[in-house]
Amino acid sequence: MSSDEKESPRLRGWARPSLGALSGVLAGFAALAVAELVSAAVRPQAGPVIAVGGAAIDRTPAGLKDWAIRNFGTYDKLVLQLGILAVLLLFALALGILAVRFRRAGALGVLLFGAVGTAAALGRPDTAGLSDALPSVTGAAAGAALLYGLAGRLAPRGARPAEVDPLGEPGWDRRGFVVAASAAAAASATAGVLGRTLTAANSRDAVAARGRIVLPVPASAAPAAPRGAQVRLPGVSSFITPNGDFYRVDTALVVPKVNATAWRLRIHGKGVRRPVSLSYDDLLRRRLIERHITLTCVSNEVGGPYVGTARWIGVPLGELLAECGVRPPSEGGPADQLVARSVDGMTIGSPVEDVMDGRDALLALGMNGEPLPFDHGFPVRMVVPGLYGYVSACKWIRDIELTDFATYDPYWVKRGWARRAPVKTQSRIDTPKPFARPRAGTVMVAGVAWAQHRGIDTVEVRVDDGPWQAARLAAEDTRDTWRQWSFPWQAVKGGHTLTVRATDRTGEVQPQRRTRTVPDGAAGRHSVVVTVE
Ligand SMILES: Nc1nc2c(c(=O)[nH]1)N[C@H]1C(S)=C(S)[C@@H](COP(=O)(O)O)O[C@H]1N2
Ligand SMILES: [Mo]
Repeated sequence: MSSDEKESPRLRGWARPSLGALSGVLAGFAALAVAELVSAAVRPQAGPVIAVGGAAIDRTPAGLKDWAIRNFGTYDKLVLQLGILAVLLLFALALGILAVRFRRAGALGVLLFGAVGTAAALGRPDTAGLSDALPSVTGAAAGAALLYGLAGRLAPRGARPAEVDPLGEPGWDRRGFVVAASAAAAASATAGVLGRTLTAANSRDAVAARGRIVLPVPASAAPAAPRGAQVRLPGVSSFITPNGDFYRVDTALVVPKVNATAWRLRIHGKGVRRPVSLSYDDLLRRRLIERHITLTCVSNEVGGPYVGTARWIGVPLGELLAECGVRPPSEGGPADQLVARSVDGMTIGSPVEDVMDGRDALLALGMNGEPLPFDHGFPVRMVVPGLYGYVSACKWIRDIELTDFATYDPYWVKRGWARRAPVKTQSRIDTPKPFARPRAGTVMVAGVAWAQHRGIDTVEVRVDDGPWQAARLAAEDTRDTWRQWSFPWQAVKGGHTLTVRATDRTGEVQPQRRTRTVPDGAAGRHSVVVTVE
């Protein structure tokens, strides 16, 4: 082997495009790692994957969002981010192969992806301004430069005759490539790890600050739920849902970690005679009340899991609004919609009438005895009994504006959901589970029913096409909470379908006809098929 061949080996067949593809992947990795590091300094929400994911969520119509929730549940966000990474990987491979022949075009392609990330970061409703462009811009610049450099080392070294190997095959700068590629991979990994570490350190401060908060004893404590409110059977939901088990539905790919000391809530808008800006301490000093309230998501399918009950501590919102000079429409107030805005750009619109009609609409600070968990809206969120979460329960709230349904459509309404959405009467069989195989004899059928702010009056169970039979109702806590029920079924061998229906205090029976969750919540009855052995 001549020394020429050693220094300038040949690249035959697939070798060159393969190394090109590798260069593309390394460039993509470098771009994301640099973006990660810069976004740790700017803010995690500005990172390109998070920004593009957020933009995708913003553009998701109601039907698709619903499909994603149905199929991936709370993993929908993970699936989205993995999807984005998969698409990026494919393009990185393609751009790398392209760059072998067209260096400039390859590098330009990386910059185009940077432009997409930049546009997404600047276009999000919670954008913090031009600084949000930095992660995508710096990341793309690093990625483009690396791809350009690596592609150069793969290029045929035919420029000087000495570098053309004896067989006439143009060689390449193997050593240069290996050195540059390894250095870039190591630097990217370091940048990525450093970025992650910085972000974690930043959120540790917010976590520590939350940990120091001591909620005052509420002036009006929640009466303990009656002992009989909990049906004591395996498989039945806990009457109070522990925070760790409470469902989570939101558009945030990165959970906001708000610093409560700097946080403020503004109340302003139409008919607000005394607008205010309140701090977290201002709220802590007010009269606090504690209430059990069941929260439900409009995306909950019949029989689905997006419902839970917590002991909320908060400021009565109706009182606070009245102090600001707000009057409900029924008393001549000019605004009929209350729009809550969050730090992550969410907008949620509730009827002013409902918030001010005396029900326990809350600016909640506490959930089950602790400050709100970050996932559930720390430092402050809204909770309004009787309304689906998307029209009432703004997490990470920062602003309340009084306006009209006629002039402003909040986030979900723009995406096909109804302007007004009181919770529909629903019931769910918690036990037996679908396709269970209980023994013949007495089988306890049990579950929950809810019709927040109206209350549940009857729950009935039907076996196959038999008559509706009254279930035993557990004690009612309040009409703002779900109610448990049980039914001793004399089960005989064979396959059976159990169906449940509830009747609320207005006398309305849960309808048979199934509707989809879009636009204002699923209707219909929950059934479970079991085989009795
Ligand atoms: N900022 C913000 N608040 C939000 C949402 C959101 O996406 N962003 N989702 C709403 C919806 S659709 C529901 S059902 C409830 C869910 O509250 P949880 O996650 O605490 O259960 O929050 C509401 N508040
Ligand atoms: Mo929801």
